Amino acid sequence: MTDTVTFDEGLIKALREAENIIFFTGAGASAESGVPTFRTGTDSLWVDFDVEDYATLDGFNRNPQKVWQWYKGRRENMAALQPNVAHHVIARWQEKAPRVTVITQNIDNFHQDAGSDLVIELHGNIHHFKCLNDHPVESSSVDNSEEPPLCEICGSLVRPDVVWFNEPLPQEAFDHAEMFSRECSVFIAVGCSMEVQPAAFLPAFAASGGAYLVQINPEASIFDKYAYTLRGKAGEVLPQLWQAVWGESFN
Ligand code: BJW
Repeated sequence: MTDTVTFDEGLIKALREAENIIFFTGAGASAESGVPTFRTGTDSLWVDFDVEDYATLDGFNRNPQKVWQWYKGRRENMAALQPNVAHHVIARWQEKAPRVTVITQNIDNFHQDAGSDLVIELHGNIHHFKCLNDHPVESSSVDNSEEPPLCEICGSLVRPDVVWFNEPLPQEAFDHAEMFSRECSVFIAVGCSMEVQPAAFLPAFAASGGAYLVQINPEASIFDKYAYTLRGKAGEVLPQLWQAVWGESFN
């Protein structure tokens, strides 16, 4: 249980007055929904699964069936889970500020499920598919398949439309993320280890535009020295932050 968090008055003022806020989310934002993180804690994904086998194109080419099944299992687990209070606070923030942008590294669709209108997905979406030649593939036609299907257009294998290591991020998504980061007045990172580039470079764009950098994380991260840190779990800190900024309890 996170203790009651004390908020800096400057932060509260900045948030009340902010015209343009970014919530930048990582796996920690979905942790309290039950989605495992990647690198922290004993049940995180890269403890049990070799990243080279499961999150690279080489791994997929070596064993498409194994990777397909892994994503199918994760998709099914996520389908049984729901957005948590952190996603809901972030979604409701758009009622209060003129522009709220969610930039997420997560692939679970929980921000959209919670009602956030402007969500930029940097690492794709586990519910979307494409083939190895980048043709989009309708989810309903492949979702339940036990093995990677073949693309109806080119015959290549179908894969989840997520970003694996050594693959470029979707250009338009990253361009928008960079533009919004440069323009924002408050940039709040929620549950991000900041270890994966180029996503982890976005706070630098925000800082170059003069934004107030904030992070919410129960653990130390390499971002501690750059951001005003709210130490605690997203699902506990964000409702307290809402209360402190808007003077009403979040429910
Ligand atoms: C809580 C909490 C709670 C817990 N509340 N908080 C050497 C140096 C620098 C860079 C590189 C390098 N060698 C290679 C690179 C590049 C590489 C990279 O960054 N590697 C580093 C790991 C070293 N990057 C790439 O390869 C990227 N592409 C690229 O660079 O392309 C270049 C290119 C250009 C042109 C042509 C070709 C290529 C792609 C990166 C793709 C990342 N993909 C994944 C998998 C997505 C699909 C899937 O889910 O299967 O994305 S990996 C994984 O990491 C996932 C995440 O989005 C991403 C970030 O992780 P995140 O979200 O920060 O999670 P964790 O687990 O790390 O941290 C969770 C945090 O939450 C922790 O801090 C906890 O404390 C906290 N937390 N509970 C709040 N309740």
